[in-house]
Amino acid sequence: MEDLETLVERAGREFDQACDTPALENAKARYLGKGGALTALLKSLGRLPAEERKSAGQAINAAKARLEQALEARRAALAEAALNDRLAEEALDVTLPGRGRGGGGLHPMMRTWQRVEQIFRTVGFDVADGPEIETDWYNFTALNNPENHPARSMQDTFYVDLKDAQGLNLLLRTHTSPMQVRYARMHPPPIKVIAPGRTYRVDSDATHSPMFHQVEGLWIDEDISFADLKGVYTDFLHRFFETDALEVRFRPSFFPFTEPSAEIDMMFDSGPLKGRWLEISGSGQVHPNVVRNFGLDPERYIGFAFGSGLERLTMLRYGIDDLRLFFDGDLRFLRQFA
Ligand code: 2NM
Repeated sequence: MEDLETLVERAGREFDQACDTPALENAKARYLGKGGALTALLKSLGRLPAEERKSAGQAINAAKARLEQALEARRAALAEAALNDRLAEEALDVTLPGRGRGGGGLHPMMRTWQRVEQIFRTVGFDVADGPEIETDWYNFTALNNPENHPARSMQDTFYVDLKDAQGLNLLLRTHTSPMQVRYARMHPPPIKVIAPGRTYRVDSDATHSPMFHQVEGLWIDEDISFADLKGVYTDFLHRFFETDALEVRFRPSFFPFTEPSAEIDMMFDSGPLKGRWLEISGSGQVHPNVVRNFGLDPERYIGFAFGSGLERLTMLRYGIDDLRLFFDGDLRFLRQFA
């Protein structure tokens, strides 16, 4: 039979080496459990001669007491270590500085939107806002778009599977001009308004997004001419780009809602885009049919309108070369404008 002292020593070592509670309880089972080594010794007492039984029993019981003490000590040490681990893990350093609340920032498109409103307000334009879901009358018919115009096709326009209260077809506005028609029908001349906002067309590639932003301008009175258009728009470009060192030209074009019509091109006199004509806007003298749909007499009222893309203005102002950056939500890009 193994020497009692050796057995106690071996058990003590195994208790001390148990690195967690399950390991310790397994070690306990090997010595003090039902089938444990010490328990087996106690059971074997009955086979000893009577004169040895008493002292052997005392020795085994003393060994058992020492082992139980060692077990308790190890249990306490493990519990304390676990508690310390938890305290370290859940520590809260109340002396750390606060993280603060990250400040939000305006999207570059919104900066342009606000900037455009500000500039036109200073020269007397009102700002109008209205529905992005329109009837085809406001979006097309009132604007002198012929019934068979390709812009009306499903390939170019998002139609909505619902009709309005009067049973009219609904669609996502393809430009902000319908808002100008609404405004003109509610306000007597002089009408001097811009309509900035979101517009939608079935178009999606590197340079077109199905949702984009426009600002359209309208000035109607008894004597508003193309000269006024040239003055207003050139002044706008000077102020938007914060420089007079840019050229502006009006190039004949066609739009159903204006006659005559012109593309507005601009060219910087310096900087990386120097010397290149850039298309910046459509424009023209409002067509008599459209003036009539404003509820006005085209023999008496005349004026101009223009329509510019806010994405294009933003890209030129900040030197952004990829339209998709506006829609990616990449903070590395957006933070530059915060
Ligand atoms: C453009 C180009 C030319 C335009 C016309 C009107 C309205 F309401 F008066 F008929 N609003 N905007 C217009 C004219 C828009 O965008 C390229």
